[in-house]
Amino acid sequence: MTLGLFDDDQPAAPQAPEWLEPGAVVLRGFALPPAAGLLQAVDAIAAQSPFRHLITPGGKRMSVAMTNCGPLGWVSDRSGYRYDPVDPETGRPWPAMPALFKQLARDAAEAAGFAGFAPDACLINRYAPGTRLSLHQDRDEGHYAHPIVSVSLGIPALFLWGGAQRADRARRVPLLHGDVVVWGGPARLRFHGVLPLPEATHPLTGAHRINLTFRKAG
Ligand code: MD6
Ligand code: FE
Repeated sequence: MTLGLFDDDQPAAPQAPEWLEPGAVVLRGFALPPAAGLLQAVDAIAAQSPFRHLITPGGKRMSVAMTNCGPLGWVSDRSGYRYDPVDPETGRPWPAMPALFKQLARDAAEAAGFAGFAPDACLINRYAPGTRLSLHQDRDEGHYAHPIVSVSLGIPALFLWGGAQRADRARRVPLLHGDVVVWGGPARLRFHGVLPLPEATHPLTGAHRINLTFRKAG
């Protein structure tokens, strides 16, 4: 038996990367050391630019609550998806990206083989039990040479890892508190999503899952 440093039975030692396919990897527990600091920073960001449920171009309210930090933020409304330097809800720039976020994104990208990643956008997703994210591609960035780094915090989720077409069979990848997924290169435009979250609580987030996705958007 491997004993973790903390009593949440996740090992403190680095775990072997789990490759989903070339260019896409799950780094188990990579964000455990900074997790509490990341969540404190999320609270501070949300105090300035609150979580909100965006409206899709098709007029549906997203079940995931979102906010952003960094020079650019991802937003959606009836006119489409875009990256915007201003939070449309507050009329002010998005909160700055904390140094802790930048360092984690850079380190995770490097561990996945993408050295020198310098994100200018961090989308922060908040899920409650029942919340889902349907299959989609991340293609509003225009910088497909750069990877995406995705950090999972709080209650677990089943991530859907699909193919190049929406109809391709998707596998289910459990993502736990502290797990980081990096994808780029040949896997950059894969369809992916999140199944509805089951009821759960986590000591650091209560009944929420927080996902940080770092991109180079500008
Ligand atoms: C999520 N993530 O895990 C949703 N997109 O909550 C994403 O949609 C995502 O995890 C691009 C790259 C990594 C991701
Ligand atoms: Fe995505």
